[in-house]
Amino acid sequence: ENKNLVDENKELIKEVLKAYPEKSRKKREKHLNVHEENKSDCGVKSNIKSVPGVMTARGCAYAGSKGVVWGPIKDMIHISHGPVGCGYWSWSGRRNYYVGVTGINSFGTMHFTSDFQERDIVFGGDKKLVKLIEELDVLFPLNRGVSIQSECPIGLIGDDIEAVAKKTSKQIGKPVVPLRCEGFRGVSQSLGHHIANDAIRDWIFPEYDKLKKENRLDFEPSPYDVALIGDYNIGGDAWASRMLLEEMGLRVVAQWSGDGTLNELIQGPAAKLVLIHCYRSMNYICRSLEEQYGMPWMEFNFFGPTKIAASLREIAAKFDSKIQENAEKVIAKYTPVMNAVLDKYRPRLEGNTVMLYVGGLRPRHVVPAFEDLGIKVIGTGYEFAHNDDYKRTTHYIDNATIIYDDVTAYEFEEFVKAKKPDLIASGIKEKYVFQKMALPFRQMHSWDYSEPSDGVQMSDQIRFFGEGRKISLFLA
Ligand code: ICE
Repeated sequence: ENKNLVDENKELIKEVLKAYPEKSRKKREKHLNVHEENKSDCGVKSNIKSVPGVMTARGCAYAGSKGVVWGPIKDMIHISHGPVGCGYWSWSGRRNYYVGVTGINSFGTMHFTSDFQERDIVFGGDKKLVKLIEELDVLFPLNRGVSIQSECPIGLIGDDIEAVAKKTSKQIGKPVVPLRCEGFRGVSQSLGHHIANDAIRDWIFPEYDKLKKENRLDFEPSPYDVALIGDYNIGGDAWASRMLLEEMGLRVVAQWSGDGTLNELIQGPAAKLVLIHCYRSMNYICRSLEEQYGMPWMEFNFFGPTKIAASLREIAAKFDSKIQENAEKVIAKYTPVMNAVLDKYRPRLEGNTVMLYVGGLRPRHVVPAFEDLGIKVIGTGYEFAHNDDYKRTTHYIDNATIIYDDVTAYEFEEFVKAKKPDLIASGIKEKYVFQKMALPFRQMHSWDYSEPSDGVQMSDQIRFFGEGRKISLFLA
């Protein structure tokens, strides 16, 4: 029967592709496939330029650098450098919860722009940028540093933002970090992640090295120091994760970058172990930490009770028996809490199906959380994953799962019409299309503006799935 389902789904992909002109069809068919048991790869091409003329949900390098990696560093001012539109229209688009007084010592939800005009394009924007950084330091004296996030024109007109960064950094006596994350670079936000990681390596690690050399690193090490990275605290997720790690006796010395500070970026290399949640957006800096400081790093997954328990044990195994015992205690403490929620919702959700489409991590990382609820993932895909992500995905999915890389709006709609999942779990660009098709929908980027979805606070997500099911029953 499973073999039939593989064939049936392959047939569906062929049907859907028929709508395209030949050239586009040839390009798109490489990104669509059906997973077959025991294969070590999903068999799709990825990280390739979107086909012009189709509707892609991808973002740009600026989104990956400013929006994803650097933006959450709360005590720095992140300048959207270029025309006002990029910063304005992406302003507060991604939630990154933080503690602090906005406008005084934290700036996460504010929007700073150099507001480029024609004359800046013609004569260059460096002078304006210097003036802006000087003014900002007067207006917001408690900022700890500045990042310059380049929008498209910066790279085109040949401005020297590195020179500006060095000059203004001396003037204000704080780090100023230039990012060449112009939106035209690369094929998606993914290159922006990479550029942002490289900037941490090139502009932040030297700060650490300097402070360490001069014995000015204000840091008392402990054997249990970990850096929690690749968690952006979208709905408070990093807080929930940190809580579990601290409960088992570890000390989180850096959060990159959700609710994070410049100081936490600087002292990252002082940790004993790096725990990375989002592999896609921060694997680059893990490799730098390993090469430069011999730092070990490991991936973990805090989505859903099964994976949380497994990850806690894997993390604890890197430490002594005290931590390992603590991990068991933490698991024992929260298991009844989780079970109470599962007991309530699993009977209602058992046997339901979901189709996923998210960015670079969640399309695989959340699969076990759905399974804990009795929901089966029948299709999944990434906006901007690379081949290593699709390899990792095979550990999470079942035979006959439909795989769609950089899926177009048309393809996704057609797959949904044919497979009729009970729930779609994707983003704001997809949401209303499917809701108008009377299908329950859950936002997997923003968690529909609710509480965290990793760590222990799964209850809200579970509750929502429960609601989703009720809606579909109501409509049926
Ligand atoms: Fe990583 Mo939306 Fe985060 Fe992932 Fe990344 Fe983005 Fe967020 Fe999504 C993100 S860092 S903003 S876990 S760019 S939800 S890859 S697309 S799946």
